[in-house]
Amino acid sequence: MSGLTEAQVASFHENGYLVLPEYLSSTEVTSLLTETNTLLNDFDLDTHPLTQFTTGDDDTTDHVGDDYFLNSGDKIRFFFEPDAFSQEPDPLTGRAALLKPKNLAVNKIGHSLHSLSEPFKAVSLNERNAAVARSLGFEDPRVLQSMLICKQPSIGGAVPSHQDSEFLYTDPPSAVGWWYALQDAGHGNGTLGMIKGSHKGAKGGHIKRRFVRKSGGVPGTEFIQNEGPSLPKGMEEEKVSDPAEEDLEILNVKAGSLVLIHGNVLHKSEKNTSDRSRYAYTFHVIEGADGWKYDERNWLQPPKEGFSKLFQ
Ligand SMILES: O=C(O)CCC(=O)C(=O)O
Repeated sequence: MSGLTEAQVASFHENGYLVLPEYLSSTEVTSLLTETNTLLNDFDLDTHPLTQFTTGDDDTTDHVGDDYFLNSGDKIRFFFEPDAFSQEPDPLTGRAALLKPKNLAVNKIGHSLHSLSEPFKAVSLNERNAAVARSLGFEDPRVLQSMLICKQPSIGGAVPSHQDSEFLYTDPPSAVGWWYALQDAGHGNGTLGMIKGSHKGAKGGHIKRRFVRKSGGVPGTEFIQNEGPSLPKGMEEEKVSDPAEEDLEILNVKAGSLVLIHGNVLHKSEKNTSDRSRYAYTFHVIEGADGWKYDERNWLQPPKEGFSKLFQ
């Protein structure tokens, strides 16, 4: 397997992301969509805690952080759109009441599709991705935090601007996101917005905050200041940290495209206000070699056997 060309690697390092059209075949995309629909139709609503995926970016809501979320790192679990619920509880059960069928109310499915679902595993843990990781300089790439992001029509929530290494912090930072469009993603249906070059230290790309489990046995998650290294190896010399002048690229990608996302690059997505869904599958890769340490306060903690190896 050949991995990325030199020009593709250079473009990734220059912009902080790289779009690879037609990375998945139409057969692979169909198989992932079929699996997604099966998962969405088959999960049991009666025993579900109705956990909503909240980002806590408006200071009035907490970020999702219940046990169902915190223990989902090695499971397949379902997180609802806050806008899928009525303001009033269900009069019969007293539980929160969905305004939509469950399959149209889910924000995301996570966080171990790459190990537990055969179709998702096949497009995650393979030689082709190993070759891409090799091109990006990984020594022992480990796969974690896989998610199917649904972005349902009209209620699919926005994802605020963030850097992936805030969520999956290693010392020093090493995360790279693999993001596959399973449906066409463009203006109006909540596509990715990438801030070009914002991963660079000279443009403010340092990891300044981290998303962690609360300390002292208190349930929940929070953002804390990052006291550790803030740039990946090889970028440490970039000390200047002026706020980046936003150079936003709104991506317009076809189903089957892969977007590689540098762990320090700022990116976001808008609410899906269109009448078509925007399904995307994403997982992340971190460096598992000696010299990098996965942080024990990260929201997602490794299973007993460790995170899935990409190099066999
Ligand atoms: O798919 C989206 O809307 C956002 C994905 C994202 O920001 C991420 O995976 O880090």
